[in-house]
Amino acid sequence: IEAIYLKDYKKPAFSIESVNLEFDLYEEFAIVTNIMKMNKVDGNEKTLELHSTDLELVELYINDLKLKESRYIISKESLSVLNVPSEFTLKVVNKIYPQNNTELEGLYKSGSIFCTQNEPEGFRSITPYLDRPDVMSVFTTTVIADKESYPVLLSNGNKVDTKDRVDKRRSVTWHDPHPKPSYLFALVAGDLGSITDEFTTASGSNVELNIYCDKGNESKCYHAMKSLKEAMLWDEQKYGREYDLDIYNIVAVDSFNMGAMENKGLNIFNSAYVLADEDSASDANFMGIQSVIAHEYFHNWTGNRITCRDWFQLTLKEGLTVFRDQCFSADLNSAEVQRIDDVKSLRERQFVEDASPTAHPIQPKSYISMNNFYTSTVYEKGAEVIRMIHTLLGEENYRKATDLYFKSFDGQAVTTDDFLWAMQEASGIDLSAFKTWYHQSGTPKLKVEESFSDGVYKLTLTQVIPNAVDSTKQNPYYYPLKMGLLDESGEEILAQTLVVSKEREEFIFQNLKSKPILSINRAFSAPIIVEQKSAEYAFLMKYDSDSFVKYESAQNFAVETIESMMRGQEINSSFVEAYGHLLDLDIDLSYKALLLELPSVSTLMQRQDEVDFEPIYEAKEKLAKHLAVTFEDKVMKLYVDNHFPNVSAIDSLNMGKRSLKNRALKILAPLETPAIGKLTQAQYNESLSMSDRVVALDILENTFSDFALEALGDFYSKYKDQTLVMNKYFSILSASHREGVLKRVIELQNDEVYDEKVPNLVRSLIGVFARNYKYFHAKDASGYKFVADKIIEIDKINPQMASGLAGAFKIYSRINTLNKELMRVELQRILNTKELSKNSFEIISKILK
Ligand code: HT7
Ligand code: ZN
Repeated sequence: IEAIYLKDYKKPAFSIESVNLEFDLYEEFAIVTNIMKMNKVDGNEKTLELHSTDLELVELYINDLKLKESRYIISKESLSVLNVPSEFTLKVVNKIYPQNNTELEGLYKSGSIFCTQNEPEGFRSITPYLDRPDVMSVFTTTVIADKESYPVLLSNGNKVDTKDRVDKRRSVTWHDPHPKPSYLFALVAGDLGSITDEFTTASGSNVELNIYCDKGNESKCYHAMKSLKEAMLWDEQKYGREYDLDIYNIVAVDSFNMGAMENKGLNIFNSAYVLADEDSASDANFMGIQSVIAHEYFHNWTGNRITCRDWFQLTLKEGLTVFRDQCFSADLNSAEVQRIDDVKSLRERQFVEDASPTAHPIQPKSYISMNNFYTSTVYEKGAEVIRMIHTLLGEENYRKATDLYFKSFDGQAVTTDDFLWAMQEASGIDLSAFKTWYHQSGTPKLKVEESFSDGVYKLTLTQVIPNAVDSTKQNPYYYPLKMGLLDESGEEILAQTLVVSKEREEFIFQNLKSKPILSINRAFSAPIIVEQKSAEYAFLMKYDSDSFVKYESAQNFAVETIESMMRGQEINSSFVEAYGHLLDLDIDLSYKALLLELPSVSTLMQRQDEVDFEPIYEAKEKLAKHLAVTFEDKVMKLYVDNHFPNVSAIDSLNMGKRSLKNRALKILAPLETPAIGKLTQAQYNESLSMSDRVVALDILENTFSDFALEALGDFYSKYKDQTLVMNKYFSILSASHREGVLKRVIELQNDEVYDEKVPNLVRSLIGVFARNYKYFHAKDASGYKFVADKIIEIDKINPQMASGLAGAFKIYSRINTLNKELMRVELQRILNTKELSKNSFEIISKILK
């Protein structure tokens, strides 16, 4: 198994002017006819080498002349055509078996729907091609299938022809005028329901908008449609980007490896990011749909019009597009909550990855399977990097710079250096020192020291840079650091953005009356870990004007308190008092719910030198119980004040009320009194919202098991026909801390609803279990054994899904010696499996190194 290196990049030797594809779809197989107009770019190249994964070749022509077998070589991974002229038309006919495709890459079937997933390298399992993002071509696609079973036939671009044939088959032709790489090609065929709408662009073009889904689900598509129109308008207003085809189609399918895919004019979505109504979707689901719909739409400019030269540049489109979708969600909802949620997710996933043996720069240097690099580092840390550029340039310069980027590179496949060039060129700001962020891995730390005398406040900042995975030393970073100083009455004296650029540097602030209180890394302006001794957490929780630092201080104070308890100390009463003040704040309700949340187990675990979960649980549970007892009355009042009226509306006020009310219920649960049990049960039975139901069900499962069975039974019987809702059911049971979880998870695999071929279900049952620290890390190795068995089994069906599950073992290098040895045995067992996919091989071998 060989790695591919960025340093080996070579330009393609051939270009493809146009592609004409014809798909003849049948129940057992499909015939693909691919006619490419090709040109030699490198005159010396005699052989045309096309990517081709396990394809069955039927026939091959050059300029209408059928080629003899001596003119080409077909192997497992390529089709080489010998002695090609400098300009020619190549026609390839091949046969594929979408019905047997369980990897969900290329052309496959999700239930009865034919669909495709080609990013990054799926197209080569459809037809031989130069399957690399820097080969862009104009596609015309004809899809032919039985008219009754597959009345809807879709591909990229605009529909140019429909023919109903005498043999009961229908043929539809699509033409996409925008040159694109093969990874953006898409095809859908099915008997689908749909909703339709329209959007008029700023310059007056009318765009037809369609969302397709399984028949019967049409009523669940309206939130997605609303989100699409919001995204279209936002991109015009914020980036000056208009849509560029007559039609925008979205199709929801159940079997999908990730969230969604931005294929030109034909997005294909995991149905979890399209379908929602107030009875079946939680508030988080509604928000998730809004952001993923927007993300895929934004790719039309950042990804499709301007694409990546090679896959090492993935963050060029993903980091930028995530940043764009985060800003969109912040503009449409609560900006402070959005920022905190984004940081939370970065820390829970990306910081953990960055501290593991699979850490990599946002622009990796090598890969074995590109599928393994759709990571939170490339996506979320990549978005933080763009956010820092935005902060360094300021809103106005940033807009000038993105305008220049679009103008300079439209229709091209480019690199992150090209992007940085535009940022520099338009703003006049030198970003050469900033580039380090693209090439180094690991989360940088910043040590903060303060001194004060004679009215002079000195801030000494020292960067602590982790080594790369191969132990080489890495360099200090260049970044914006937003900060503020407060006087002792809580008034802000100063707010500014420092630029940190050296390993160690001092910042001096003069003419101060007394020692100020520091508020640092406001708005989380840089993705770093701040280390500050004796910070004034309680003070900042009370007075800081920065909503992020306020939250951060509450979290840090709680972390400090829990860690002192883990060392055997009593509960810090000042923390308890500060927490009490939070309960009284009259602020945005969702934000308040966040302030009241205790730090996650993952946050606490990331701070341990040798990870052990038991002491974390014990201390955290003790603190939670103490807070519940101390503030029972106040929290109950919060609950009651926000529980009524019983509505399911998804406006921001009602969503805020629900999130605060549910936080209150979670705070009260550790009391374990019959009264709280009854209250939770009543919430489950009476609430009209899925958010409320799921929170109640989770609390019943974990704390009031006497009531749980009835509620779980009720939930199952109500929703067993809605797979998306059943994901919630499986997740609650897999994440449970109740006795016997593993046994139940094993049994649930036999449930009629569960299907190992559907990634959403595997993620909610097995994936969630692998993140259930209590049972996954059980000291008898039962959790590790089970997950390892599943990885081995699923690797044969869907390698991408298997290597995703393997991520749970990333903590290996940092876990305590007992667990480490137990993990090692299982990891080795996976690695010894015959014909292990390169996806799983890459992840597991890195972890074990
Ligand atoms: N650009 C897409 C990345 C992707 C993907 C999507 C669905 C299934 C498999 C996939 N492999 C890679 C998703 C996005 O960032 O929008
Ligand atoms: Zn994306």
